[in-house]
Amino acid sequence: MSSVLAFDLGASSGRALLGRLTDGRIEVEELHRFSNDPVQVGDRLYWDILRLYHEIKQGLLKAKHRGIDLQSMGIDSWAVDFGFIGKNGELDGNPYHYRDRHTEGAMERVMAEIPAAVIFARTGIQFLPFNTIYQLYALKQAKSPLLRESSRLLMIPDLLRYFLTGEMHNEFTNATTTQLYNPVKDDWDAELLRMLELPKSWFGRVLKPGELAGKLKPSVCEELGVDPVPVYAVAEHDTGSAVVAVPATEKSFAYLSCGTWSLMGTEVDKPVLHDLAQKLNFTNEGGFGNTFRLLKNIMGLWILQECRREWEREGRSYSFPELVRLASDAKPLASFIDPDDDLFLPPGDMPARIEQYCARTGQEAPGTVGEIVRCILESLALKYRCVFEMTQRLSGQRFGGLHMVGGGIQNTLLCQWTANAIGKPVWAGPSEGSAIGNLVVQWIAQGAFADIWEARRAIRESFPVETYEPSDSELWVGAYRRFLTLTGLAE
Ligand code: LFR
Repeated sequence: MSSVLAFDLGASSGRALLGRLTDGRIEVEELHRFSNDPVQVGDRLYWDILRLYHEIKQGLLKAKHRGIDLQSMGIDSWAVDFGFIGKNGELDGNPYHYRDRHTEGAMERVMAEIPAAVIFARTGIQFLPFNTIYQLYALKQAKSPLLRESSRLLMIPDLLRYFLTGEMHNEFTNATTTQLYNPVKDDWDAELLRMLELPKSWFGRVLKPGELAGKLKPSVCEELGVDPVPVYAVAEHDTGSAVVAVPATEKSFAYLSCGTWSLMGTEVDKPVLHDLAQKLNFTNEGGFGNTFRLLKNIMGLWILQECRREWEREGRSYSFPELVRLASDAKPLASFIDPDDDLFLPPGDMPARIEQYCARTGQEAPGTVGEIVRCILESLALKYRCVFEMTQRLSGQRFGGLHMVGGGIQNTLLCQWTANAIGKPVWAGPSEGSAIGNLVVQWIAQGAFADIWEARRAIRESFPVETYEPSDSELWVGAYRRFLTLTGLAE
């Protein structure tokens, strides 16, 4: 039996998942769960990075107290965010959260200096206003002292790994999301760094997922009373890990990693860098085994999570199952939003913004909680259809259905409506996609699985996968037409 530990830091919580592999069967157990709340200080939104490091140590302690002989560990988290290490080897400043507003307008300013086509040809990465490249540009424009004093840039899992091991490395899947990495040269893009006057020395050697990154350093072992557990570079971008965990049987498949964000696309061997990919704003994020994730970000359950927070602020608390029940009682296919409208990106009063969106598009706004939730979930399902079709067009593939992974699949209504909207079956599972992908990359690295396909087979056999067959086809086809017109997404 092999026991490995995955730390997966998600938008609302972080967890330490213990994975046990016995005769090709995977079992997981949550050893530790902790909140991962961004912290607002004045105008800035930060990571609570030291608290998270503390929680990682708590996870290691829990494994020790349970007498678990850990073979290794790995960390994954969301992309694009980073911290700086100063010349003295210490953390400089506190990492910003990508939803901080300091990047507002930065993408447009960079594109006025460097044509978007040049950036895309060099990186293959979609244009999202919070990409690392624009965060760095915003810091430069603000003359942040961090830029003068720092010597290395580490993405969040790189940073936590550095605290644990004392070794500084960048990891490939996260490195690509900076929009400063050239997937063809398989290295940081020296020319882009030069154009942006960013020092090459900030960006270190890039480890591929599955490479050994170090082991717990002596001071950490001493502090916690644990062995020097090996630490692997896994697919440290959570979406990279989630796609590893898609239990597909066929080489070409469509997936939707469904959580705070919805990431939809397919796995490809080479980045797709032509004009249409740029025009549709698709990305080519680095994956496990030198694959790429040809995908598009969709705003996801974030809008619903923010509504729930807003209602809580007003003193009305709803659980997610309750919200789903209210939605199922509301009138179907009444009003729609484009979840990817800029309006919905920053934190805030989402019910009011939905109202604003509906007013702008001449629709009656949903009024009750159930109507609002229904509007969000149906709009997401319809947007999924739109991106599903784009994925087929870009990849030249026709997919027989859609794999859904991630916490969002607990929302059975969303899974069913997604099947209805795309008119094809949805296969939902596993829900702990990122953490399971994190675990299996460690096992592949240790030779416990021959390759990713053997790992995917084990995932298929170890976790339930629910099938949702499409229904109400005509209703949804009509709704899709209305959705495209209202949102301006029709070509
Ligand atoms: C999902 C995710 C997405 C990335 C966004 C911001 O958790 O990692 O892939 O675009 O968060 O980093």
